[in-house]
Amino acid sequence: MTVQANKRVNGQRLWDSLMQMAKHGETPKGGVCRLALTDVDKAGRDLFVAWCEQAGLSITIDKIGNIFARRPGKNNDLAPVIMGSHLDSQPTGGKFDGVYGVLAGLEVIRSLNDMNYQTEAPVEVAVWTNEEGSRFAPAMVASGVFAGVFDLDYGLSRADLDGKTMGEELARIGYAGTADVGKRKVGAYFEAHIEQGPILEAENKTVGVVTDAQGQRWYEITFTGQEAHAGPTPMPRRKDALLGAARVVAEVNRIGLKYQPYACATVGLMQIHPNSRNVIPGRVFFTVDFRHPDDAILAAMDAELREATAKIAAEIGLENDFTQIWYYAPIKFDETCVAAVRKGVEDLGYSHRDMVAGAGHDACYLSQVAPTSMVFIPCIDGISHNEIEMATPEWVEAGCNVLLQAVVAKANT
Ligand code: HGY
Ligand code: MN
Ligand code: MN
Ligand code: MN
Repeated sequence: MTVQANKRVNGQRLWDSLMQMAKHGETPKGGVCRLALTDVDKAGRDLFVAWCEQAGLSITIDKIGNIFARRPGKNNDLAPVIMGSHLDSQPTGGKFDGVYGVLAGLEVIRSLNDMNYQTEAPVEVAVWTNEEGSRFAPAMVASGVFAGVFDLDYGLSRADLDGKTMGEELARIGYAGTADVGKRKVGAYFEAHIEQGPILEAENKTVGVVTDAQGQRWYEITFTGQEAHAGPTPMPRRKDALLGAARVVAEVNRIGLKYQPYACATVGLMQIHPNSRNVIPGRVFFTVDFRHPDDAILAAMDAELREATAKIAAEIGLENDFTQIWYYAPIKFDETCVAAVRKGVEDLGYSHRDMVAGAGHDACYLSQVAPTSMVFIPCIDGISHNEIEMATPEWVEAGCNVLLQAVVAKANT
């Protein structure tokens, strides 16, 4: 065991920090709505920065608003080991998605301070901008810029449905940093996160050792037909864009079910124009989210969606504007980082199992520029992206203890 055997994190302090952070954007149902780069995201960021400064960390903010809080090591020429995740949430978000990884990282730092323990390499806690991809698409865009997957201008130009760009919003909330994005060596990256699915809790396992993450494809589709009067317009003459979208939604579900047991297929966002009770919808904009751990199957799902969408549009007489806006292949995390997580779990004696991440995480892009792995903890009923999202203090503490072990092991090699 790398850090003195009896050394553990302060679970109560971590839990209290999570509950305090959850006040920023809290919703009446006990969840969080802290959309990227809104005033409540700013408030959460400000609180995190204040806590880091209290812990003696130096703060760097890059040009896409990623925050890095740094604790020096004995040898600061070494590349840092970074822990992190995100503070932005879904509109019906919970207290743990993303925040847990950020504040578990801070708790590791706070515990190292308590122990007066200095690692060989410096250690950092990162907050990645716009991980959720809810307000600005695609998801994970800022960790993607850090990893060189997207260029900075693309990232800053991402606009929300009101046309506001990430660049404008970063400037507005005071997080348009000056540091170049990426372009520096990272010794290793670890992300602690709730599983956001039912497996760990169902199997009564405390920790997930994350070996892989499934790939994703995101689409934007606009069907254009013709607005017309809901009364006198005979059914056969209609160019009903919503009928088309509804049939594609059913196809998305069929494709998802066809490629079980792993495929995931979701239509989450839809805008109907003119959205009036007695006007035949002339235009519908909607999104599709496909996921699978096997790239070839993800490609097969893609082909079926393209074919079905074109056929439905032709049958109804709709214009079909079909764009794949995002794709990344399934990820295999770094063996040595997975081993560091697994050793931490075993040394600490927690029940555990290997897992494939069902959700996307900033770790997926960090894995392209640094040895990376993740530490999962269960969440109640596997529910996430929902205001009732919940974890137990025991799980929260256990995952952070594993993170401490893995990070110190990597920072001392
Ligand atoms: O969509 C995801 O998997 C993540 O929550 N951004
Ligand atoms: Mn997340
Ligand atoms: Mn999420
Ligand atoms: Mn993440």
